[in-house]
Amino acid sequence: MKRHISDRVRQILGYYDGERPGVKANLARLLMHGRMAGSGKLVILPVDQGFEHGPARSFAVNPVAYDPRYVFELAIEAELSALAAPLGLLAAGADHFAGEIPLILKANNANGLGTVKDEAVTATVHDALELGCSAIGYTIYPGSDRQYEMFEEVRAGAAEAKANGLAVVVWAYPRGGDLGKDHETALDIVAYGAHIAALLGAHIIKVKPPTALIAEPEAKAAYAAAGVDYSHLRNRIAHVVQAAFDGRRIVIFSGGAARADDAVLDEARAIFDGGGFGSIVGRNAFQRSRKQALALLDSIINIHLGTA
Ligand code: FBP
Repeated sequence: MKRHISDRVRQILGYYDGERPGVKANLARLLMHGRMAGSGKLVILPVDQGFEHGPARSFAVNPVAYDPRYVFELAIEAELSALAAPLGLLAAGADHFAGEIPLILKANNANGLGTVKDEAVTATVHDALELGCSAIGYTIYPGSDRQYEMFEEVRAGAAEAKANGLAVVVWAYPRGGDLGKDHETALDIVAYGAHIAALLGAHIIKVKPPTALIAEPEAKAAYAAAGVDYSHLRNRIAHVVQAAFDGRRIVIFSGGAARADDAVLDEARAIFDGGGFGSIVGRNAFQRSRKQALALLDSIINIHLGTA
């Protein structure tokens, strides 16, 4: 019998054995779409920066991106795995572009005007189902003074999402509390955030690429005992993937503020070499012209396919 799902994707789906068939079918939908289809990797366009950082900081540099239809078109034309965005943005294109690109509803959001490291729940599982989404996504801020309420919100949202056959994506972004800015991306802290997301039941975990800094003195000793050279980004990526159930959860890495092509591509190569499951690149895509964005996304895809 001819199967329509690649061996690698079937293997990954096996990591989620015991999960509901609807959830696994939606994970398969994400993993079998676009140019990454069947590779076991994902390249996703996230466009929630208008909420998180404000419209000017997000879109003024490339004003066509103020229009939600533009980011749908970008994700579709680049043949990405999915588009992730808050309710209003997805609602502005989900009907017109139905079936053309898998959608992830970003169901909680912060904004740059707030002072508390917390996010409001801004959409429901019902919204995600109505929009035809494959997954719902939540951010957690491990370390923040509001972290426990955030974990409880994710627990409730994830349980309802899974019961309705949706996959769950968690953006694990340690911050707030006693964590200094540098510590947010320290190796031990990023790995800790990824592990918490896995323990909360995330199917897909999104983190920032970790730096070589180790924040917690106790963790320093543990890493020294492991004897791994964490001065290389690929080894740090491999460790974060290890922290998410030893590679049995999909871990993808975010793009960050807009940078030169070379810097983005070097990072993508390290993610690939370290066994990361792909990239989720927002500003480095929609803040470039359409032509430049498509060229960069094409190169990122080729790296994650192992053909670059
Ligand atoms: P970018 O590729 O633009 O960094 O997007 C990834 C992302 O996770 C977005 O989904 C989110 O809005 C943004 O980063 C948050 O960035 P920060 O936590 O640095 O404000």
